[in-house]
Amino acid sequence: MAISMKDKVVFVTGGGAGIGAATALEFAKLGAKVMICARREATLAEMESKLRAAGASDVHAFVLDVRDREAVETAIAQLPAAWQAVDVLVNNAGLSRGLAKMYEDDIQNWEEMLDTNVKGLLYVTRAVVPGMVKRNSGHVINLGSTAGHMTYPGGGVYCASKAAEKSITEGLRIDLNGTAVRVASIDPGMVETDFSLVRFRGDVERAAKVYANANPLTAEDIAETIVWVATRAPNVMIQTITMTPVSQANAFVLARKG
Ligand code: 8X3
Repeated sequence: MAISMKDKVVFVTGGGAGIGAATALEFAKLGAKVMICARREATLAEMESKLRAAGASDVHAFVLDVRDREAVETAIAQLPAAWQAVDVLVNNAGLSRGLAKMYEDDIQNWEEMLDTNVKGLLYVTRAVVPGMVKRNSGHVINLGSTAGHMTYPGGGVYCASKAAEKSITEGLRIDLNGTAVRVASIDPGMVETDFSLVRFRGDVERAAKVYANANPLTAEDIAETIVWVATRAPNVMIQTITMTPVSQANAFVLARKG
């Protein structure tokens, strides 16, 4: 039987846009207490009112760059009392940068991807999970990617970051074995969000081409799946969900129509 999310504390990193924002909204609809962080203040203020309107029983939104280890530690340690007991952590904050050949790439791109997708995820996990262990209750849902299963041209470092997410998820699950804390990875393929716009640093035309006639997944498709995972009965651990649009067989095989 599905478990209730009413008044559960759900923490979504990168909750200001894309999959993170859609996920936060989906939990809000179930009456959860929704906590989001994002790098940009502007997106947070807008999200806060949307989350309240969607039905969140309370909202806590704060600026945080998960790459900043000290800021992560301080932000989690200093959470208001009502927000300290995180029931569901959605490690969503992540990004890709460029599609250049590795031997020609700007090293800054690698720093951003690895620092956010790998180290940022680890910092947040390290700060939140001890409380879950103490309470013997909680759910960690990491955003992986089909990119972690199969490397594609120009994506070596992004794919490596998602392959790392896979190993980290598996390792955390092993380390938590014997507790009631659950660990899942949601691994999407093509999802139409700002992902490609960020990858191509605001090049709207290039980003649009990625999704053209591909009937991609939406952020809501992923959000609904995350909520489904979080609401399974306490004895059920969904380990990994790989999801692609029907048009996408793998990173290389995509049926564009039209
Ligand atoms: C996003 C999927 O294929 O664009 O993680 O890298 S892909």
